[in-house]
Amino acid sequence: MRIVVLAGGIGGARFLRGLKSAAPGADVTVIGNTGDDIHLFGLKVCPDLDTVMYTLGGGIHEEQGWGRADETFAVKEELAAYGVGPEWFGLGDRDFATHIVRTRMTAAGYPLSAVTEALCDRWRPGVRLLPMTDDRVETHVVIDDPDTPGKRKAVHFQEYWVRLRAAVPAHAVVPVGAEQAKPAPGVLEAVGEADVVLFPPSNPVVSVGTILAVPGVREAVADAGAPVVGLSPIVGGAPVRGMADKVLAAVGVESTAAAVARHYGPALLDGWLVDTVDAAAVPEVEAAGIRCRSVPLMMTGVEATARMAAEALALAEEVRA
Ligand code: FO1
Repeated sequence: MRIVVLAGGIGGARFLRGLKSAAPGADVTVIGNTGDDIHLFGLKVCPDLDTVMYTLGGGIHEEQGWGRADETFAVKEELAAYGVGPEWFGLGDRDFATHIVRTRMTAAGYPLSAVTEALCDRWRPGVRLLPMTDDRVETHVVIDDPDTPGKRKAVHFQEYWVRLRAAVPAHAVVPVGAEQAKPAPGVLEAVGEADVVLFPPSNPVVSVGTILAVPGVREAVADAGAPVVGLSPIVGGAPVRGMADKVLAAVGVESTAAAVARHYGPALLDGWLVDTVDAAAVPEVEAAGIRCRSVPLMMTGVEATARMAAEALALAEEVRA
């Protein structure tokens, strides 16, 4: 079975670990969000691709969900001693090596898709990991400018997320460069040839939404012959992890499992899983033309996540029938 997953960072990576356990024989292609990518200290950092690669390859910092296990921060401390920041973004020594290899290969002319494949040669994540695009796309968030009352300014997604902890209102989320971007080699083909397309419980705006913003991807998913099934990242009116509610508000979407399903809409989604606490949302989602089931959606461990993935695959079979 060929499964395509549109994945963001931590939620996407943990879901994929459960999916691999639920469907060990499946041929899984992951289309990774690169809108979170940031250039720091002259290096290209791809947080979501790395989170998937390290999680599936056994190198992730498990509790944190991002970055490397057994990490040290000597380089960051030395940079800070020179007054070179930003200090708010935690790049560890082991992680730095990944960014150095990536930047060196990129400077030599390799596209991000080829670089990602080379990095995965080491990590062997057991999935084909494709960036959504080889082109530069950077998600920016429009906030109130604290220095000029009445004015707004755009900041990089990581600055909004990590430095500001999404604690200030987001007025808009802009995937800068997405309109001109082309899907990376293999992305549209993978969607076209898939038996199932899954949206994990990743952020619907800055993760899955950014992947869908690359011209051609949304159309390919909408036209896919395969069932498209998503899992709600909102449980009981709040994000399971992260700050999805803040960016959902920026695009005028309520933080409920049903509102996120309607946001994707029946043109994209054939099926939607909500948590058992949101069982009352099932008729509302079905009324919008999306088959819906309520099942436990807390990724408390690999087994619980594997059961979620199995439910998503079962719902895909149900809509296919
Ligand atoms: N998240 C944080 O909350 N603080 C950090 O300092 C931080 C550093 C970081 C470095 C490399 C990396 O791959 C991810 C990192 N993240 C950090 C996670 C990242 O900001 C976001 O969780 C994702 O971009 C959202 O998917």
